[in-house]
Amino acid sequence: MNLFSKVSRTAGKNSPLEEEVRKLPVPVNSVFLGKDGRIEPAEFRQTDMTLGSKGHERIEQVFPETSAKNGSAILEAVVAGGSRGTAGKRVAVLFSGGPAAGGHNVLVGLAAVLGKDNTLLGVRKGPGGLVKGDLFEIDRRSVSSIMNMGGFDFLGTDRTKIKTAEQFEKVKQTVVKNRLDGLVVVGGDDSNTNAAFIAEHLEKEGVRCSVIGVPKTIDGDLAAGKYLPIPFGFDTATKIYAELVGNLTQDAASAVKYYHFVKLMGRTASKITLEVALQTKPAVALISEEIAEKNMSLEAIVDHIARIITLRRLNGLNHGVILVPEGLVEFIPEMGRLIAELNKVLVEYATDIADLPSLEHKREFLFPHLTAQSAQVMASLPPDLQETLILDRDDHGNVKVSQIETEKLLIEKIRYRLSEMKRHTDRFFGREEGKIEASAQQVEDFKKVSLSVQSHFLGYEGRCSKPSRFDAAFTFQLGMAAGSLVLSGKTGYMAAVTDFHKGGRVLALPLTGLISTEMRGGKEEFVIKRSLVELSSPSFRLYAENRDRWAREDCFSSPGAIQYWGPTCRQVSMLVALDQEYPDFASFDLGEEKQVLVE
Ligand code: FBP
Repeated sequence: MNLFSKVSRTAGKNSPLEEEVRKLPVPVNSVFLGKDGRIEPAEFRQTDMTLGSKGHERIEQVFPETSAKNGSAILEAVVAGGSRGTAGKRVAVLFSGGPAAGGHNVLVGLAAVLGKDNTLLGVRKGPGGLVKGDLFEIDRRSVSSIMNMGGFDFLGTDRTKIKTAEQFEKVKQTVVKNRLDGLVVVGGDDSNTNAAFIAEHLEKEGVRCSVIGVPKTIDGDLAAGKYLPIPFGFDTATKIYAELVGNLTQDAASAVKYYHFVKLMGRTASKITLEVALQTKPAVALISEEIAEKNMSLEAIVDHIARIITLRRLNGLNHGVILVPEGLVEFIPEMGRLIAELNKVLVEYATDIADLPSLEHKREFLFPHLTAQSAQVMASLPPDLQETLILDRDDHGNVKVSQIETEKLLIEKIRYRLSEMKRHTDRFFGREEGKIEASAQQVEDFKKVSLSVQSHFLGYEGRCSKPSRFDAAFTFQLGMAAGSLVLSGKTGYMAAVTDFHKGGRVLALPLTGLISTEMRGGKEEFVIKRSLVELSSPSFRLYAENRDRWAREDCFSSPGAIQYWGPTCRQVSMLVALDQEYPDFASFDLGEEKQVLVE
């Protein structure tokens, strides 16, 4: 074959790396291995571990069928062969919400455990496709082509929230028309809440179809402590961001003139930022949860960063990397209050606001409904930020924080603060408490240096990579677990895996045990509570203990690209290893490695 043909052959996900990665073996937990070494569904048994959350009585009222059926007990996969020989079952799978690396291996795991005698169907474009009834039968041969491949493109995804009676009726029709025995929903907190409602509705309607959730989100905020340390996608996304941030720290110290402000995805939790900080040791990493806890205003955050930039300057460093979590604005107390007020007004006056012709009219309408303090905050924001806060909510009522240029807002304010410091040196430098100690010469030198910045947003580039070895392995177990639960007729559970460092335990968590009540937009909502950075967690404590040194000196480290082979390919995230108290982060173990062939 000549070079021309070799290069054209790489089209359609056939780059040399993709071809090799596709062939990589994945671990198979012993609970999915029959005596002849073939993959079989696992049998799940009840354990004495339980889950339960705030507002339990209300949850029992809203989910009477599934909560009575499942109770709060966690199930554990104990042995292979649970539903061996089951045939003729029809199971559909859908992706929901933002993409995350490893989704395709969930499908491969499902196909492997269902075997040739059952049918796997794909739902196109997420929950929206389920409502429309847009399903297709997955050809088993095509499953091998997506093994270890990134993205969600095999099915597509969307963010439809299934909430109206009409939507639930349509979902029921899709289930009945396609004779589905099972529905697997791969998604984050909102999507698994959707799954809990669908499971309940189908039970109520007497439609026998197992609804099983699979935990996914790069944000890392769908977790259940020791039962589910992290959802899939976080590991790969943070490895990608850490590589890029590692490169930027190196660039900063090489070009010796730039501060790189990097906004990192994570709509609510700052887990991604914390993990990337642990891996790269930047000059600053803001953690939203800490900012909320310390009640830090926007001005206090600006002060904090300006101070670090100044101290570094006095130390001879005029460069560095500053990490900003995507969800920051909602955690800054005055911004959080403003968003909460806006959410309420936007729901209460939805139709009136929708009828208004322009943004200006909407603003005029909203201002009198805000408290004086929030109106003042709103007025102080740049117009594009005001627009995002007013206009954009996703189907689940979330502000589209990925569109808010927080890093640019901070840059603008920090520039202003530094120029103020240059103009009024006696206000900022001196021996008194709160002032920065510096000699007259240092202050003069400080005045001569200007701030050069580059801003970056790392988000979408981390969601669709080929999964890390960890995510490939994790998702394959999740797919096999979900398939096993469906074949054994369980409904209203989320598949989970824990103990990544010692073989892996495969669990099923009752969805109603994960749901709690929350006020959103002034209304009581039933949601799976997001798992945020705990300030008492080992991962945060490690960061907090080291950050002053990382701020003063250049201590960065560069973890490099995701490794698929070799000594560093089996690392789990530092956050998981620290918070789960593993002895090391270097080597996960999820079972015996196998070359998986779905025929
Ligand atoms: P999920 O929780 O649905 O997986 O989405 C995660 C995420 O990547 C967030 O980090 C980000 O805020 C959001 O999706 C962006 O998605 P969109 O462009 O659809 O708003």
